[in-house]
Amino acid sequence: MENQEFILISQEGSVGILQINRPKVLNALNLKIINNLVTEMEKMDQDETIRVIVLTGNQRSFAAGADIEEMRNEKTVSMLLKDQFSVWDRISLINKPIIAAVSGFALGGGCELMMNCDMVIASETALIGQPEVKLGIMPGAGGTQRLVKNVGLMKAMEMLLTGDPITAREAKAYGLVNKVVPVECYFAEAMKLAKKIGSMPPVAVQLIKKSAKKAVDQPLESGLQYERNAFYLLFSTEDSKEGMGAFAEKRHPHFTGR
Ligand code: DAK
Repeated sequence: MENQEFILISQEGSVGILQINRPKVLNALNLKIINNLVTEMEKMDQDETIRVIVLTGNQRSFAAGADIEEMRNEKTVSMLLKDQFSVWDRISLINKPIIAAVSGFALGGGCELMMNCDMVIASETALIGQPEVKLGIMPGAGGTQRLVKNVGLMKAMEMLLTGDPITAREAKAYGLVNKVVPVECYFAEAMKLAKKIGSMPPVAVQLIKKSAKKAVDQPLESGLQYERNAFYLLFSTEDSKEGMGAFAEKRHPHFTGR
């Protein structure tokens, strides 16, 4: 695995790790970072030795938003022609679970990137928000939509219109993060969760992820239909026989992903 500019890439067991690495500007997300991140996520999605992806930054900052220097001279037409959103959209097509390990700033595009992940482990120092309004712009990578779905309209409105961040504890109370832990252990805690999910049968994991996401964006009836079809499909995997067989034989299952 080769590191990319501003991205450190590694693997621990079945967990692929992507670390945003632009510390001088608090991991501000320029176009190169987003392009490289999404490309690496897609490679990990295709890699059978990887079952879960962990996305992180550093202790001081997960990502302090889009790169303001890169963005400040853009015009409507230049932004439109670059069509940067299509890169972001590819994140939601990743089949494997993505866990964000967040410490320090998760602001603007950083918060949007975090909300594109499936679960979030945050350090007590995390500050999460959408400060775009303070720059005279607004969230563009899903912030107004996903924040409302995650924390509810009232809280989202407050965050979006004041631009003020919330602490990790408040984010936990609103369901925006899964768990808050001391700063020394946020990455280890995310890895623990990733390894636990990585030990589950991967086809079931991927279909469960897809099915659960339908509940957010689709009417109940079509979500139920998707769930039902995925449920039937799992009965043809070797792992379903292994899982139920191991239960009956009172032993630990060994899942192969087949
Ligand atoms: N962009 C560029 N540089 C940044 C940056 C950013 N977002 N955030 C921090 N930096 C740089 C600072 O300029 C500073 O650089 P030097 O002066 O040392 O050269 C260095 O990082 C350290 O920052 P500070 O000195 O400011 O550190 P502090 O601890 O005092 O403050 C802070 C930390 C995070 C509170 C502060 O840096 C800050 O307010 N940063 C900006 C946060 C922000 O407004 N973020 C939202 C940006 S707008 C899109 C998708 C998404 C988006 C847009 C388009 N498309 C697909 C088209 C998203 C938009 C945004 O995120």
